[in-house]
Amino acid sequence: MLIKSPHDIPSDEITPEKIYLSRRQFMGAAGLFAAGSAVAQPAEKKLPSPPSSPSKTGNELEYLRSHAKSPAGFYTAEKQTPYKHATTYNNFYEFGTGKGDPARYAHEFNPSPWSVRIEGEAQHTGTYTLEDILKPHSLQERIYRLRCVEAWSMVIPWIGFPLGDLLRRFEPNSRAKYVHFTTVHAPKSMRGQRAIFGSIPWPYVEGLRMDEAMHPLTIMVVGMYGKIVPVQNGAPLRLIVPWKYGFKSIKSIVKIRFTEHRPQTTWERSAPREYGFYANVNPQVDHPRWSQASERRLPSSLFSPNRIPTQLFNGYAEQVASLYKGMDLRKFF
Ligand SMILES: Nc1nc2c(c(=O)[nH]1)N[C@H]1C(S)=C(S)[C@@H](COP(=O)(O)O)O[C@H]1N2
Ligand SMILES: [Mo]
Repeated sequence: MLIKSPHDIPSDEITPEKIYLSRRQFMGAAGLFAAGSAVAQPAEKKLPSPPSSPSKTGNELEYLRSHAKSPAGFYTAEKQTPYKHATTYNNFYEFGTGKGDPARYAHEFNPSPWSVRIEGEAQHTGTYTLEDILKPHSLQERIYRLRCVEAWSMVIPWIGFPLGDLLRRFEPNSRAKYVHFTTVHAPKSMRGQRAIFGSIPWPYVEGLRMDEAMHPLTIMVVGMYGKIVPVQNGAPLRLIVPWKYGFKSIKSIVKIRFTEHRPQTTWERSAPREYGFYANVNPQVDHPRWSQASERRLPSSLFSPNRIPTQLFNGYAEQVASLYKGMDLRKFF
């Protein structure tokens, strides 16, 4: 079923063209994870089409994608990165540091069943099943730019819901100034977590300031390209913060903690001079080892490098610049 303009979405987010997918429809597909080894690849599972699909092509999402004209900030019209590319060129060090490692070894990890622990400064804490987490949320498609700190970028159609809508359900208290996220630690099935050299401390952790977490652009993702999000892209639940470098968008989340003090993050801990807590995309603040002024929009090659200028806040300045008013973005990189 296609739901438009549900009342539980803040009015500033509602546009008549916005896409909402029913949670149940997606949850049905999410249940496919539970089928275990009989299912070859969750990546190949398509969302079931609604019986009354408006699509002429029979593919509702294709139809919506080509017809929806959401405000630029929520739905870029730029050319999308091919699915094949977005699911085989990944950073997910839990599976290895090579770009092809996550896709190659994703099958060794089974993301079902899944639960998320909610901890810290909130009225409601405890362990919730994925079903509990997703239950009340209508899914939306957001086509965002993804800018990696390594100076490449993609355009990806995500399926998810605003993180703020999820966080509010736990009623964070007045001491909750930050949100801390933790990735699953499963060294038996994530070979990168068994690697002895050249890697990062486990589990992978990330954090956001509360106002960043509550911003309507910040989403929890369960799908991409109209399908369940593949393991290599962070199944079954990952964060997307489109105005920040990709490493903030933590994958396969098992814990969310509300904290009073700024949490340490994996990359900040590994190389504090190179990767800051804020990690806002900024063409004027170079990485100590390379320029951030431009980026390679993937796919690119030696002969057609597809290099484009990097935009402040990855092109989302209009929506998010006010969060950082008065802050020295060089100091708080
Ligand atoms: N747990 C975890 N999350 C992670 C990473 C990681 O190594 N581990 N890599 C990050 C980086 S550097 C980027 S660019 C994005 C890549 O997301 P994608 O593979 O879905 O494009 O995931 C981020 N989230
Ligand atoms: Mo990245």
